[in-house]
Amino acid sequence: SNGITRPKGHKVSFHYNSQVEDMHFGKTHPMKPWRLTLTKHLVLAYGLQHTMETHLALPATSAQVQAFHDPDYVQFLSEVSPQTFKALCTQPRYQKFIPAKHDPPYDAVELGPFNLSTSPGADCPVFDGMSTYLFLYTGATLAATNQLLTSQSDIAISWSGGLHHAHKAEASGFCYINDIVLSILDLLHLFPRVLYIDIDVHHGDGVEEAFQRQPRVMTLSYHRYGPYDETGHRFFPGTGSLDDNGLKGTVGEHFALNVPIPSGIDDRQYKYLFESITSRAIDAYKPKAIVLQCGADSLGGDRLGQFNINIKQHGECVSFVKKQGLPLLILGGGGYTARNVARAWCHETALATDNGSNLPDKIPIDLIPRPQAFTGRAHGDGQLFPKFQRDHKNDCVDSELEMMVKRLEW
Ligand code: TV7
Ligand code: CA
Ligand code: ZN
Repeated sequence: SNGITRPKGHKVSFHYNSQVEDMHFGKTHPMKPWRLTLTKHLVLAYGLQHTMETHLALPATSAQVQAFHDPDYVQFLSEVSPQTFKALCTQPRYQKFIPAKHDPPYDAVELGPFNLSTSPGADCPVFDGMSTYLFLYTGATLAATNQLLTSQSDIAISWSGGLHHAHKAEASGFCYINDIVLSILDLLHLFPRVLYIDIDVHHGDGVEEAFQRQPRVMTLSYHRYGPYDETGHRFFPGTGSLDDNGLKGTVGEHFALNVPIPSGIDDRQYKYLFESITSRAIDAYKPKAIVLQCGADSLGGDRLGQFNINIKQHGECVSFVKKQGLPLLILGGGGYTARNVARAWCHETALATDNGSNLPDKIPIDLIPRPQAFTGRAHGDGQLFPKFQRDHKNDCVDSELEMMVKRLEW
């Protein structure tokens, strides 16, 4: 009745547990799990739940998480809370994970083991309910993965996942468990080659590192990258240059691709890079499944990102990948202007179910509990497609982008 229809010829599943919404990384921390509340309500307000299966995610088990992560790290994550942190830090098994400059006792210490911290300014804080949050977002991604492995879904969506920076025994950049690596390890049981594509504004370093020695996974990240700034920092995490192509001297060499991008890239330029490079990668590599990390911090107006792309182009990346007709896992990731994250991920849920052009631009505001979160002058008034102001200087030169595409052809 509202124009929303079921997809023809393919099945979509949506994996989520609302418990992840109640978590707080800290008052000023940019990562806001309630952006997932907004996403869920927007998806429901448009009626998209009728176009796909919705699955309540269960927590991943420690055994599942250990398929990639260090057992000591997994044990720590399963027990840690602001209340248990100090006591855990004194346990003998965790001593080798404490950075050398920090000696016990832990009262005034900033960084504990595994790059975790209870200080308010930390990228990876220890917060209430943290274990629940971590194992649930991982459980959602692994359930989505299982849907693809058993051919029960052609596209599976896990918006609470996509946490691409986590390492084997270290949290990094708001990421604790690398649900993407765990998912790809599962996919490798069935699919001979998996392509990982990452449109988060940050480099997908954790996923690249995990598979840098082997050719059965190709990683392809598009991200902001540039020289050191005035404060002596590079845009986080500082890796992912054009000549970072997998570990040299191993069979994994040439199976990592990186597209380092200057600030302010616009829709036209992003489309050119994404479509020419992704299609070449798919033609050459012939993957049997694709994992797409859809970090929404590559949108214009993001609190941390520095690109100028609109929701329409972000979504066109999803459509382009979907068009390949391969089993597809769609994941979230970054995204720090919450209402825009919800707009983008709702639109992309619609694209996955062939409803991309069926959502009225005017948000069905009467149906959602926090309509005010979608309004505001700077980011469009109750519209699904606000046109973002250009808020970052465009440092992308077309001829340089063309050269980059040429260099990435092999
Ligand atoms: C996938 N940028 C994750 C992206 C991770 C980015 C960073 C912050 C930040 C952290 C805060 C905070 C912040 C306004 C922004 C070198 C540092 C500088 C901590 C202040 N405000 C994803 C990680 C990145 C924490 N980290 O790809 C608490 O910005 O640049 C850095 C590292 C050292 C640590 N300090 C920042 O999108 C999900 N952090 C406010 C409070
Ligand atoms: Ca990226
Ligand atoms: Zn990011």
